[in-house]
This record gives sequence, structure tokens and C-alpha cells, in this order.
Amino acid sequence: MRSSVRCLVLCGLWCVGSVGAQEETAPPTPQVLVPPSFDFEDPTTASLWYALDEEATLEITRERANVAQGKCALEITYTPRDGVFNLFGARNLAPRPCRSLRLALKTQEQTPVVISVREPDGSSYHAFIAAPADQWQRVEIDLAEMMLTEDTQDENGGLDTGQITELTIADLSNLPGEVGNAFGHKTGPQKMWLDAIELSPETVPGRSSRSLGGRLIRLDGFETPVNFCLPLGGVAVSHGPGAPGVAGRKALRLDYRLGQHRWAGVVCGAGHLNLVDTAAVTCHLRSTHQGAAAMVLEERDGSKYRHMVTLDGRNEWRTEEIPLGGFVRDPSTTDENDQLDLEQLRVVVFVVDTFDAGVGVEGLGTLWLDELGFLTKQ
Ligand SMILES: [Ca+2]
Ligand SMILES: [Ca+2]
Ligand SMILES: [Ca+2]
Repeated sequence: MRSSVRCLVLCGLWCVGSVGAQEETAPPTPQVLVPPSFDFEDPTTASLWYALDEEATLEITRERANVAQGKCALEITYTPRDGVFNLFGARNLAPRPCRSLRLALKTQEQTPVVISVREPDGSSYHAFIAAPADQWQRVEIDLAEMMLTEDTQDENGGLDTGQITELTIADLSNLPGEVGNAFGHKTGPQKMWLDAIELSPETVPGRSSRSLGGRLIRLDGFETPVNFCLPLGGVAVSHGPGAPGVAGRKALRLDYRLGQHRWAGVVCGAGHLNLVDTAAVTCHLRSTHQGAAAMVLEERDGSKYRHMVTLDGRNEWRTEEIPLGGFVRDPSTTDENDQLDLEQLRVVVFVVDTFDAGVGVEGLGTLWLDELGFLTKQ
């Protein structure tokens, strides 16, 4: 069990690192700056977007179901396969003061998506999306909640939102190795549609917040219409009713199936949080079947710390509170100081061990996750 968690999270690190690495090798671009908003009503704007895969096509569609706003949208057709990274983007954006990134996104199948913005010095910040099959997602990202990719550095440690010159969107399907098995493989051509993209000066609701008199640093209450996480192991990600007695109304619903990747769950970006004086990790959990799950905290340097959580299968909400001392370093990872440093936290991974989880007659199990966050010391 341990080696599989280790491999999964290690591979996750490799994967997100590869985003930046491949961007570096992208071809040179024209000099003209373009406004950082795209409604694609002008057909020539399709040419302002590029794909790393030379066989991918980017064209304007007028098909009503594939347009989120106005009469036109960008339709990208690509075939995920070994050795090709499914990354699409626009460069040479004219920098402007902004606080949020808004876009409409639809993918043919459920897929893990990484959205990134980049400063001219190469500092890259990203956010994760679980894109559902064939549904327009109105994505609104608070730029303050994007996190620095672990393969880039930033001299001032923060995204300078007035300096963004590049925007990319990547489908993490068909990556090589174990990470490919975790994020999933697709067969045949895929389509992604983009519309109503804008780097905006307006604020948008964030997914993270504080409550309990400031003691709870909520990473995600799962109230936003879009799920800001990466699905793993073929899990179906959706919303369900939230835990009672907490502020929100919705929770993250995860439907896992036997016979797919062993570890089924989600990766949540946490690198934007200030976690000084944190004492514990907390969440609300509900599960339809007994089993085991792993909560993994990963530092920016790849050090991973894990706590195993028992799923009671009672189909009732219960609260987990895991003191930081309950997390054990994955022996396959090294850490220069051999201790968990939450100020270096990059992602939280929550995965069910489907080899050790009950399922119903159709091989399906469900769990709900809510109010994922951190408790500060008293
Ligand atoms: Ca910066
Ligand atoms: Ca909630
Ligand atoms: Ca450490």
C-alpha cells in the first residue's frame, strides 16, 4: 500500500513539473501584444492560440451547444497519446491590473485540467480543475489562490497579477508511466471548447476562507460551482449535499469503481495558504462502504507525509481531526529537515484504497468530503 501511495504522489509531482518544462520548449512567437480576453467572435482570434501537439487543431465553432457566450467559441481537437502533452495557450498577452481569471470550459469527457498563468520571468502559477464530461464550466479563479509551480521560482514569492503575459490550459490525460494510470488514459480524438476568457480586475468568490474565530483555515468547502481539484484513479467527481452544521450546503462527491487504478480520489492545490501556527488537518467525511483512505501532504520539494483514515461505511457524516504529528513521512521521499513544514505545503491528496474498500453490487462506492482545511493552535 505504501509504495503505491508513494508512486502516485511522486508521479503527480513529475506531472505538474512537466507542464513548465514543456512550455520552455515552445516555439518563438510574434511580437504583437494581445488583450487578455477572448470571446472568439472574431474568427481570426483562433490563430492567437497554440497547441504543443502539432496535430491538434484549433478552430472557431458556431455550433450552439459548443458555444458558451455569443455566437462563437474555440474548439480544440486533439488525440491524447504517449509522448505528447495536451497543452494549449495564448502568449504575448498585454499585461493589465487584474484579480481574477474567468473562462468557460467544456471537455468531451471528464478530465483533469491544469490552468496556468505566467510572468515574463518564467514564474508560473496554476490551479486545478476536475472538468466533467460535456458540461460547460464557468470557471472563476481568484488569482490570489493560484500557486507557484514547483518547477519555477519567483523572486518575490507572489504572482504579480499585473505582469501576466501567458495563459495555458492542459488536459492531463495519457501522461506516461504511473501518473498516466492515475490521471487516466483516453482513446481516440478528444475535444475541448473554450469561451469567454478574461483576466479581469473584478474579484470573484475564493474557495478558501477562515472561520471558527479564525481557527479554521478552510482550504475548500466545495461550495463553488467548479471543483478545483484533479481527479485520480477514474473517480467520478461531482457535488453532493454538504455536511450538516457547517456554513456551506455542498460537498465534494467521489464515486469510485473497483477494477481501475488502486488509488481513487483527488489532488487539491494548497500552496496559496498561509499555514503558520497550524496544529491539525481537518475534514468532514461520509462513506457508503468500509475501507481505508490516505490523506497525503506534499511539500514543494516533494517530501510527502501520510495519514491513513478509516472509512466507517455508515453513510453518516463524521469529523476528522488529524494532528500534524499523525502524519508519517513516506520513507521513499527525503526531506532535508525530516519534519513536515506546512509553510512549504503544495498539495493535499485524498485517495481511497480501492483494494481495501467495500463496494456495492455494481462495484461502486461513494464518499463525500467537505470542509477540508487546517486548524491553528488555540
Ligand atoms: Ca512575482
Ligand atoms: Ca461544503
Ligand atoms: Ca520538511
